[in-house]
Amino acid sequence: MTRMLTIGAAQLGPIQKNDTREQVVQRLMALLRQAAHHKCDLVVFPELALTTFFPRWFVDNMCDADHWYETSMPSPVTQPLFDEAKKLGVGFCLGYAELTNDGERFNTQILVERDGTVVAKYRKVHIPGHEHHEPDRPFQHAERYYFQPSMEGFGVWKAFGGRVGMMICNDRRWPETYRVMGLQGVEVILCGYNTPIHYVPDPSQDILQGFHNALVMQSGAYQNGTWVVGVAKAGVEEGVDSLGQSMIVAPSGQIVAQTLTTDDELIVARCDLDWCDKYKKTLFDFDRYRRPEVYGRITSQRGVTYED
Ligand code: CDT
Repeated sequence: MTRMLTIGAAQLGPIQKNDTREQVVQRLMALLRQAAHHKCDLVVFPELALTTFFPRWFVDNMCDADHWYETSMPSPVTQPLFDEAKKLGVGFCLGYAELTNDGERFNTQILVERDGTVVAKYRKVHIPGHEHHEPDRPFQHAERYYFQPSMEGFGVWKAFGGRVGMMICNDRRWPETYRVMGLQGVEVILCGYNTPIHYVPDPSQDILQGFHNALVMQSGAYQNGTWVVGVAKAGVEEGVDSLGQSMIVAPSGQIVAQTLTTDDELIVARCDLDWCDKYKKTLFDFDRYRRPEVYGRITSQRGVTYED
């Protein structure tokens, strides 16, 4: 008996500043219905899927940004998405900006089962970009101003007949992200992203954005024997071009499905969760081959130290 899970990666095209959440939820529901037509069990939407990528602008007074955040989930405006998903029997993973009752601000993803039960909430750990206004940039990437890093780390939840983990955008570039979940037996990792093609601190990386996106998710999948589903908000949003190339990666590290456009686009793969064991029980048999006794620096220090 194999454990098959049909997963849809629901890439979004751009969301402009003036697009309403109601309009966006209609787009999400259209993708959800397509996914149901393809018999998906689970649909993955991008990071900050309800609004434009607002950290590209700076506001002096944080209150002026409150309208980009959700104070509850489901919220009145997202309730139709939750209702439709439950009616169709399709689970989903959705990224959004979260403002808690205590005034904390997180970049968050929620995982919802096919029966509408909220399984888990994940809050982004690695927050990229900058804290302060940098007026000389062509656009801001002020995520470190708008979001605090989660202290909850990387959980893995029993759901959808397997072990499911989540990460958000920049998290996918860090091998520790995958390994912490790998050590909990993760079988599928869900990841939304917004990746501007133009990397302001080093434009020589612009041409490599697609390569780096695939590189990190393919190696993370292979080295931990897990499926990885990476889903973009793509295209030209408020003048900023963002990477598409959403993909579903097998535990072998092979890409089994990839988007071809930078618009709203669904790709689907039938994912055999038992395929993970081919890697988890052979080359990457952690218990047999890992050497944590010599990995101490990984958790005891943050930056590079030099002996001399
Ligand atoms: N959203 C997000 O994390 N984006 C970053 C952009 C690079 S840092 C400015 C990413 O890692 O794709």
